[in-house]
Amino acid sequence: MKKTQALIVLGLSSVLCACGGGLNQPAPVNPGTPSSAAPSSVAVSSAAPSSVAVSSAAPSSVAVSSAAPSSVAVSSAAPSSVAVSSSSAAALSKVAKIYDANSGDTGELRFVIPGDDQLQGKLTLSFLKDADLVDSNGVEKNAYITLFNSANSTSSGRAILDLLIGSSAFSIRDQAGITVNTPFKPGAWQTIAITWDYAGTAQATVTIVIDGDTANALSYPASSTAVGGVSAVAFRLADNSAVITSSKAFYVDDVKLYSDKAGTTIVYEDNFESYAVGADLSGATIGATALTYDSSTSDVRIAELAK
Ligand SMILES: [Ca+2]
Ligand SMILES: [Ca+2]
Repeated sequence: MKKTQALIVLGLSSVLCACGGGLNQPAPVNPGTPSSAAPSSVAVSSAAPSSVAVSSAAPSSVAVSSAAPSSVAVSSAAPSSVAVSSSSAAALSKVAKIYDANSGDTGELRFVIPGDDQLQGKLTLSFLKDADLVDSNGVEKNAYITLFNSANSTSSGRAILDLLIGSSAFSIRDQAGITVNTPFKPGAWQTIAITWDYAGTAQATVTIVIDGDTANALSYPASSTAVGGVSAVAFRLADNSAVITSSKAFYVDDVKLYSDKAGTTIVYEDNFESYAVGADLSGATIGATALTYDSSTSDVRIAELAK
């Protein structure tokens, strides 16, 4: 009995041992195999980091969004194009450069109105007179915008208008009682609009607006000796004997002459863009009407300036 029981116990224990051992062995095996599968699944989770790497592709898409800043850099190319447009705002323009290299004449650009003197009309233009525009003796020289009548002279008040552009202010020759309050700006482009109207019995009435400054607009009768209409328009610099040795000058552009005070009908206009830089305007053809500048024109050439 004891042997039998012992055998049974042995048999059971061997069974148990077999079972137990089988359970015990797989235990280390199972931890081993699954754990090796676990690292493989860790390797899979390392695929997750690789998907993290994909999410690092998201940062790369952030890098793409850093391509957006590069497109911002492109938009910074827009400001550069704005700089271009700002340069276009200061685009070059061809203008008439009036100087004075002649000790026997002034610098002058003059055009004669064809036909009879024009009894009323309007003249507009832009101009620039350099600062410190002195002659070879260091004397500051004046520029002038002149409306001639048939007397064809500025002496004794016979010009309908002789607007003097001095070193620091405008004035009107032979009109000592009239003050021009709009300031002269040396070295800067300024605009001017002039009208005249001759009623036929007395001197013409002249109006002047500089830089659109209507608050300081002038309206006055021309000199009592300035009768009749306008026969010619001139832009002059310095005087006969003076010689200006520097490159400084009196520049004129965008000249428009109208046959009416309202400025609706153009008789003549020139923006000087059709000429070559350096062209001499003595005897040059004017615009579509094929007029020529008066023979009084001298020391005028085409220049190109920023405006
Ligand atoms: Ca001269
Ligand atoms: Ca021009």
